[in-house]
Order: sequence, then structure tokens, then C-alpha cells
Amino acid sequence: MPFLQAAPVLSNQYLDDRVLRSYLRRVLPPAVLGAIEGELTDLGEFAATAWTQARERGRCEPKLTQWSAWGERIDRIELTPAWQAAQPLAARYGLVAAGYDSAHGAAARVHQFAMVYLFHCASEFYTCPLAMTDGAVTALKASGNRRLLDRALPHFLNRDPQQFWICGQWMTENAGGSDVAGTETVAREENGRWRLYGRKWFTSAINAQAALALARPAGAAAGSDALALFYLEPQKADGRWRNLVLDRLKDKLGTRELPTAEIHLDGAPAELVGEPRHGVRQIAPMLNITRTWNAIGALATMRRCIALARDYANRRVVFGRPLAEQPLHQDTLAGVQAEFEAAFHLTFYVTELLGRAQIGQADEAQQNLLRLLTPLIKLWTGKLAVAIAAESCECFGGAGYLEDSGIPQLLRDAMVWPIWEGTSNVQALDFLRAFRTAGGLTPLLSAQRTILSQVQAKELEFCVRVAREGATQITEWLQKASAGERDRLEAGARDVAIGLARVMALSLLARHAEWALRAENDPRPAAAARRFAERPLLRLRSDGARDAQMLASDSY
Ligand code: MFK
Repeated sequence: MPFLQAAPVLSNQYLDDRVLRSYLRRVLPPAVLGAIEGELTDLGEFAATAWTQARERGRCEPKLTQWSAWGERIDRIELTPAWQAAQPLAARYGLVAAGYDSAHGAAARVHQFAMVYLFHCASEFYTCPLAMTDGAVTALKASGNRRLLDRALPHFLNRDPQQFWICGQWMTENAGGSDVAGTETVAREENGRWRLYGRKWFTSAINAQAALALARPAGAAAGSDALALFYLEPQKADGRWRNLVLDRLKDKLGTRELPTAEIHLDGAPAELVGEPRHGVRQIAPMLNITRTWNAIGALATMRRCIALARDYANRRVVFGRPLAEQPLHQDTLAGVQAEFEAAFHLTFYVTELLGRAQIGQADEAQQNLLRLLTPLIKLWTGKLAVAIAAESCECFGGAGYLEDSGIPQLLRDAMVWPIWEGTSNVQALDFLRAFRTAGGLTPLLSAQRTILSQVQAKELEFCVRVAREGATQITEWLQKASAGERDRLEAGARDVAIGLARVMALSLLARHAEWALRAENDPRPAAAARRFAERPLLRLRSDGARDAQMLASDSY
């Protein structure tokens, strides 16, 4: 008999998702859940079918043709089948529009991100331009620029595939990635219209109909504060580019279906979004939205890895019984599941805050909490998605190392979560920025007190204690570090940010577990909370900076 292994199979990714469904039952009014369950079920089916189709089809990548047969520069991009399918789907489900849909009030963001979470893996990172488009809507709204609001939002928020536009975010340059102060693109006002000159090093989804870009007005000072924010429509109606060329598509570790280009701007027409300075401040609302999408995408990666590994564990028989019945494999899957559930509840809690904030229902403390938690979810879920993708790759043994199993792609794609939209360390420093400007830890500690006061079950006592102790330790560390050298605070910022995310996630998971015990007689979230609380929650060091300086510059 030949040696055969059964491939993992995905069932409907909504109906099969206990964590998502239980969460939605708790937070959404029954009428809202009833109204959206049909589309969530459809997206869950789409996610399962797309996985099978992608395995049958094999890898596809976008193709750039720079020249026509007759020598004309055309820079035409051919999108992958998944991207062609994603565009009309994204429009019809309103994956951007739903986030601003007044019909569901403050629940609009929960609704939107539940759909995005189901859609992400099947979309092969079409969620990237959707995230940027959503961010552009928020940034343009914050700018109050009436002309651009009237011009762009009817497209960005459209549910008709013919009218729907996506938007890019052109920030990164050779000299200015994390630190955009190095931006070299220059904006010149010529005959009453702005034109951009320079080179953008990473432009994701270059096929987008619009883009927001940072550039330095000619003659402006150095530094980031002198940058201005511009709106562009880079292509004419016939598909020709407006004074820009695509030098190449990037050869990336993952996200290879996403057309990321390196471009030269040679007088590309652009429009100022606000005043001709403070561009970083103006684009910041966009960053906070895309970072939330990033966390949702990272969660979707985790969920996909777990769903595949769990299904495979039931099929794969070793040492006389299925992997799913082997204690050590069960323990491995349980650890991963607990981390995922905690991350899920923290991330969706942030979407609840965002939904309230954007319709003016969040008080100042909740707005500050949203500001503080956004870099934390981006940072922690990005790192966690990579760890979970690596662990689940191993769950398939050698098969998980084979390209045509589809598993290595999950790991390679996962590596983007901690990098784009600001690396982990950029998020940690942004957490410090928010800590300094948005009320310190007070909003978070007070929210945590309220959340934990709702947890009474005996089964969760341990979790409540660990979450409280964790918050106290972090508060003390931050108080001490803030009073000392800035280097020490910065050196410890990543650990403290991850610790804080985990403490808050445990509190939220415990609250959900309490509800699930009472309302659904389901002991699994409580098991996840206990398991999560048993893992090391914090890693705070007494002296980060001096040892780090010594070790980082180590040479023989
Ligand atoms: C499915 C999901 C897919 C996700 C889509 C991914 C698409 C991929 C496309 C990209 O990757 S685009 C490139 C993304 N690049 C970054 O995210 C840049 C990373 N670097 C940072 O975030 C730096 O922290 C930053 C560029 C913001 C530093 O700039 P500055 O000018 O040196 O910072 P500064 O002076 O502290 O802040 C300037 C202003 O912005 C301040 O306001 P004021 O002028 O009023 O004082 C800050 O408070 C404000 N600010 C900065 N970050 C903020 C913020 N405000 C609110 N929220 C923030 N996060």
C-alpha cells in the first residue's frame, strides 16, 4: 500500500469558528447579528472554497509589462485571479463601507472587521488596499477637505464594483521608512497645481485608483514636521500613468500576490489635503486604521493556521492513533489556541472602541484607551501570528515544509504583519508616544478594573489575580523607568507593550469566559483563559539599556 497522507480540509470558516460566533453573540444585539449572519456564513464558505481552489490552481503572481511591442512605456499590471475576484466581492460586501455604516451604530466596526477576518486569507492580501482605503477615508474626514471628501469618498465607500476605488499610501522611501523625516520627494507648485518629484520605494497595491503621499514642499525645512500630505489619482481613465513610471514590482518574501511597486514620480499631479506642513499628523489617523486592519489580518492568519492544524490532527494517525488524541500534540494545540483567543478578544475590543469613537460615543478616557491600545494590538498580534504560523507549520511535519501544501506560504505571508505599517519597535515607541500624550496608563487601568469586576466565577479566580498583578508590575516598572533615563524606558518599551497587551487580553478573555460559562454553558473560553494565564505574561527587565548597548555592538 502506498504511503498517503490526508490533506487538511477547511469547512465553512464562519460556522466552524466557535470563538468568533460566541463573541458576536455576546456583543451584538440579536437583531444586528440576525441581519449580518447570512453574509458572514457566505464569507465563511468563500474562505473554505478559495483555499481549495488556490491549492488546485497553484501560485499566481501579478505581472508588470513595462514596454509595448512598439517601444511605448506602458507599465501595465496583470492582477492574479484571486485579486480579480476580490475586487467586486469587497465592493458588494462593503468591506470598507460597512465600517462607516450608520445602520449598526457603534457596532459598525465589529461587523466590518468580522467580515474582514473571514475574508482576509481568501483574498490573498487584497485586504491591504482595503485597509489603506479605509485609512484614507478616516484621514480625509479628519482633514475636513470638502473637495476631496466629495471627490473620493463616493468611490471609497461605494458598494458598486464599477464605482468602487481603492487607495494607496505612499510613504516609504529609500531614505525614509520608519523615520519619514528622510523623505526626499519634493512637491512643487507649478502654474497653480502641485506636482510631485521623487522616488517611492514601496507602494503597495500600485493598481489603486488613488493614493495619499507624503512629500516636502520645495523650499520647506528639513525634518518630518515640514512634510505635507497629498492626494493623487495616478492613472488617467485610459489606464495611462500621470507622470510616473513603475521601475519594478518588488521580489518579496511573502504577500507575492500583492503588486508592490517601486516608482518614480516625475511631476505627478497632486492635491494638498490640508495645510502644506504637518503631513505626518494628517496621515496619522490613516496609520491607526491600517494598524487595526493589520491586527485583524494577523488574527485571520492565526485562525487559518489553527483550523488547518486541527483538521489535520484528526486525519493523521501516528503511533496507532490520531494526532488529535496524543497528549503532547493536544497540549501544543491548546497553547496556541489560548494565545489566539486572548489576542482575538483584545483586538475585537479595540474595534468596539473604534466604532464608538467614530460616531462620537466614546468619552475622553475611551478615546485615550483606543489610542494606547492600537499600537499594542499591531505589535503583539504581528509577532504572535508569526509564532503561531511557525508552530502550525511544524504540526504537519515534513508536509508542512512543502510548498504545494500551501502551509509555507502562511508562514512567509505572516512575516509581513510585524513589518509593514511600522515595525514592532515603531509600535513600541508609538505606545510610549501615546502613553505620554493620552493620559498615561490611567484609562487602561480603569477599563481593566471595570472588566475584571464582571468576572466572578471560581474557575477564573486565578486569571483575575494574574491580570491584576501583571498590571501592577507594569505600572511600577513604567513609573520607575519614566523617572529615569529615556534610554532605559525605550529599551524596555517592546517588553512592556507586549506585557500590557497580554494583561489586557487576559482580562478581556476572562470576562468573555465568565459570560460563556453562564450564557452558553461553555467551559472552553475559561480553559483558554487559565491556559493563557499560566504562560509567562510579562518579561520586564531591571536594566535594559546598558546590557543591550554592550550586547548589540558585540564583535570578536
Ligand atoms: C490587512 C492589513 C494591511 C495593512 C496595510 C498595509 C499597507 C502597507 C503600506 C505601508 O507599509 S505604508 C508605510 C507605513 N509606514 C509607517 O507606518 C511609518 C512607521 N513610522 C512611524 O509610524 C513613525 O512613528 C512616524 C513616521 C509617525 C514618526 O514620525 P515623526 O514625525 O518623527 O513623529 P512625531 O514628530 O512624534 O509625530 C508627528 C505628529 O504625528 C505628532 O502630532 P503633533 O504634530 O500634533 O504633535 C504625533 O502625535 C502624531 N502621531 C504620530 N503617530 C501617531 C500620531 N498621532 C496619532 N496616532 C499615531 N499613531
